[in-house]
Amino acid sequence: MATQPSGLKPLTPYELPPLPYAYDALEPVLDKQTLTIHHDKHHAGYVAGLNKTLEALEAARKSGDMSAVKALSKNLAFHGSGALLHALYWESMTPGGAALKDGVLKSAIDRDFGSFAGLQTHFLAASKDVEGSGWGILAFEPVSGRLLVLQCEKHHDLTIWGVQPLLVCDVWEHAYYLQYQNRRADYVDKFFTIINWPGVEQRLKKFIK
Ligand code: MN3
Repeated sequence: MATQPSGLKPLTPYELPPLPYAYDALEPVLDKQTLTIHHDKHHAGYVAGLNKTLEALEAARKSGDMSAVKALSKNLAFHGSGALLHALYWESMTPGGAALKDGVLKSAIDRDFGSFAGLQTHFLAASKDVEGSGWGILAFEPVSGRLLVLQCEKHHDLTIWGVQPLLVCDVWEHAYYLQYQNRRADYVDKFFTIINWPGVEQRLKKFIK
C-alpha cells in the first residue's frame, strides 16, 4: 500500500510483541509454564481478537450493516485494552527486579502518594482487591500532571479517559493460579519485588521531562 499524501503510514495489523526475557526468567516469582501460557495463549488471543474485531468493523462499514456495532464496540474495548495492557505487563517486570532511584518518578511518587511506602500500600491494596478479573494500575493523568493508582475490572472498566498506564499488575486468575492458586495477595506481593522501576520512569519521562 502506498504512503498517504499526508505522510500517514499505511495501517498494519497489531502484532504480539515477543516476551522481553526468557519464559523462565522470572522464576521463582512466575514459573515458565505460567508465562508461556499467559503470553503465547492469553496475550496472543487478545491481539487476535483485536485484529478480528477491526476487520469485522471494516466489513460492517463497507456493507452498510451496522447492526452488530454494539457487540463489536464492546469487543474492541475488551480485546484492545487486553492486548495493550499485557504488552505493558511484561515491560513492568524484569528478572530479579530493578530498584527505583532518585529522579522524576521518585519525586512524583513522593509528591502524589506522600512516599514510596504510600504508593506501595495503595498499589498493593488496589491490585489485591479487584473484584473478579482485572488489573492494578499506576497511571499518569496528563491534564493535572499527577500519578494515580487505578483499579481496573476486566481490561477496560473503571478507567479515566486520557490516562497513560505506566505500571500494571495482572490479577486475572490465569496470571497466577498455576503457582499461587487462590492466594492472589501472595502473587501481588511477589510481583512487587520484580518491578522494573527504571522502565516505569522511562515511560513517565515521555510526559514529564
Ligand atoms: Mn492476563
